[in-house]
Amino acid sequence: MTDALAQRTLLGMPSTRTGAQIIWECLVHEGVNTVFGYPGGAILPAYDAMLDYPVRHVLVRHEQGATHMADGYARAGGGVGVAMATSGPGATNMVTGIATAMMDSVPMVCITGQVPSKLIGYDAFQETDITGITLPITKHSYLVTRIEDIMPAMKEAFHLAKSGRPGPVLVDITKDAQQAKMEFAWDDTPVKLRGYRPQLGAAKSELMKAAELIRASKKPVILAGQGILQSGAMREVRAFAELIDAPVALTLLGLGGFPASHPLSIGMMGMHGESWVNHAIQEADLLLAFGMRFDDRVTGNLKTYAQNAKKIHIDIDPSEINKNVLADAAIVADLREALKDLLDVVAKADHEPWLKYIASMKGDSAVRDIQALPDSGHLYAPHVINDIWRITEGKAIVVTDVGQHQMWEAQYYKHELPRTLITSGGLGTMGFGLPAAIGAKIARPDAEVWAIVGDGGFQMTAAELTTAAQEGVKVNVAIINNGFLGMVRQWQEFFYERRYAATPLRSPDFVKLAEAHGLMGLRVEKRGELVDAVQKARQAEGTVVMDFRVEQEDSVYPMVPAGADLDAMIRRPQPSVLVETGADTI
Ligand SMILES: Cc1cc2nc3c(=O)[nH]c(=O)nc-3n(C[C@H](O)[C@H](O)[C@H](O)COP(=O)(O)OP(=O)(O)OC[C@H]3O[C@@H](n4cnc5c(N)ncnc54)[C@H](O)[C@@H]3O)c2cc1C
Ligand SMILES: Cc1ncc(C[n+]2csc(CCOP(=O)(O)OP(=O)(O)O)c2C)c(N)n1
Ligand SMILES: [Mg+2]
Repeated sequence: MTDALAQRTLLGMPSTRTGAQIIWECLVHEGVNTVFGYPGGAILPAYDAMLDYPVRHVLVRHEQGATHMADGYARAGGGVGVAMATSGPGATNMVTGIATAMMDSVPMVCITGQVPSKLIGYDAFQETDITGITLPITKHSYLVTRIEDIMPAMKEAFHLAKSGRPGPVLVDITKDAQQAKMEFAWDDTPVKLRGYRPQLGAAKSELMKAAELIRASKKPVILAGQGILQSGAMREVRAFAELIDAPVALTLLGLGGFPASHPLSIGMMGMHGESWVNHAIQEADLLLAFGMRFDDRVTGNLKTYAQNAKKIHIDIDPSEINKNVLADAAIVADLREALKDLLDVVAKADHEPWLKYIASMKGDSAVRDIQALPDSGHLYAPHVINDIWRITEGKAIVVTDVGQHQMWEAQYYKHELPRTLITSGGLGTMGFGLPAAIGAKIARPDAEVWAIVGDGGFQMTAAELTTAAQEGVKVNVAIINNGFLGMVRQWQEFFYERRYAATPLRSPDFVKLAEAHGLMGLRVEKRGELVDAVQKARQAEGTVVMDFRVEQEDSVYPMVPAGADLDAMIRRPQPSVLVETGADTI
């Protein structure tokens, strides 16, 4: 830090600042060291001031990329991601990324420039009502028109983004507010907002109700969601599951919150979850929902969902309780705190018969014994993902895009550690994978980061390859290239008589595309070439793009059709090239 900078950022020292400088003062005080963004007229004062502050700016190629990078950065590192853009088209380009973060409760602060306050409402050049547009997809948003409101808005934005149920907050700052000057001193008194008290403790009466339900249960299932990661409750969930000897099923966003190799882990639930997991949920007498929101991809038909089970729901957001599934005991609290309390009042239990029964259901189910499969000359996406899992020893951070490859990742990459799967669950945003992987790598430079993407989704934000090249960020990009918008093709195969409308997909030569960016490109067409190529990519210095030419018309099994009963799963037709057995030989 230069002397001039040190002076500017001295705590509590009054000095004259522009609004633009105050933005950076606030960011530095909030501990931000990286901002993902793209400049333009209305945010130019802030960009000019940026040069004097110790913050890395990552120049993206599209503002959607900035929001996904900030999102990946937050999910991988656990902090708040920050994205910046100009007014009008810059701000509207952020909308998809903001909605993605909102649906998956990701802490993010987006700063946009706005036209001068006097011009608001006059259709000024690049004027858009971005606070209006993003009202339903932000946790909160601010339109700041006066310099003296910048610091309070920024402080509140960070507080809101990361406290309680996290989420994205937008701060839209007019150009004149950025250009104005005032005496400034950082105020480090904690933010207090009337009516916003997210850290509620567990009510004693509900805790006791929950303890009684647990005591009476013979067939419990823990439903482990993303709230585990958000509250940092991995250790408590594990201690709790071991104490009451209950199997743990995970949501897509919960994967990594409980180690896949733990004997009590039974796998993913829901539309593309393991069949025995969905059956166990339907037969359970008690569901313990830990930081999960009973998404429709998880429950299937609500009318027939786990009808014999009592439900204990622990969630920090009271609006989630009784939203989709009625709770018999509802604990509105931070999961980690609630589990600490519950651990004190719950007795040790033994559910061996129930666990054995669930294990027996694997016999005719879909643990996919793909490693034992003789090489038929075909390359299947599960091969690719399972080999990446084996080679990286399950320790990489994997960021996916959206589609079939995303589901195969969830099924074939076994996550042991929290924050090692980053994926757009709620919004299902294609184009998320590559930029979010870049953000994840910047947050965790020590980690090996893979982007597993489809040929369709990759093309939505492929321009961010240049960002990776310019920033010297290494991610390994595995394109699961099936020549189709595969997940939609699968729905057409199952539900639209194979009428493949607008799903066959032509792509550029991905190897040449990589090379045009000065990056390494590799093509893999046979299973025998897979391992060497993956190793080569890992050893290469920069970002590598791998074009895996996989079987074109394979489908993800099992599948619960949308709205069907959770145990009404479509299974892989037999005989099949991919064998499903109960034995996982890996
Ligand atoms: C193609 C596709 C297929 C999919 N298929 C499946 C599938 O088969 N199975 C599946 O599971 N998902 C699937 N999904 C994802 C699904 O849509 C949801 O995103 C996912 O199920 C949500 O998981 P969650 O409830 O754990 O996480 P979130 O939606 O993030 O909810 C987390 C919950 O935890 C709470 N919380 C946050 N912090 C705390 C805290 N500190 N303490 C307590 N509670 C807290 C929040 O309030 C929230 O209610 C699919 C998505 C796509 C795109
Ligand atoms: C932005 C966006 N547009 C459309 C969709 C609908 N959609 C979901 S999966 C999918 C196909 C994805 O194709 P691809 O990226 O090739 O992945 P694959 O399913 O083939 O693995 C589409 C179009 C979406 N989720 N997001
Ligand atoms: Mg595809």
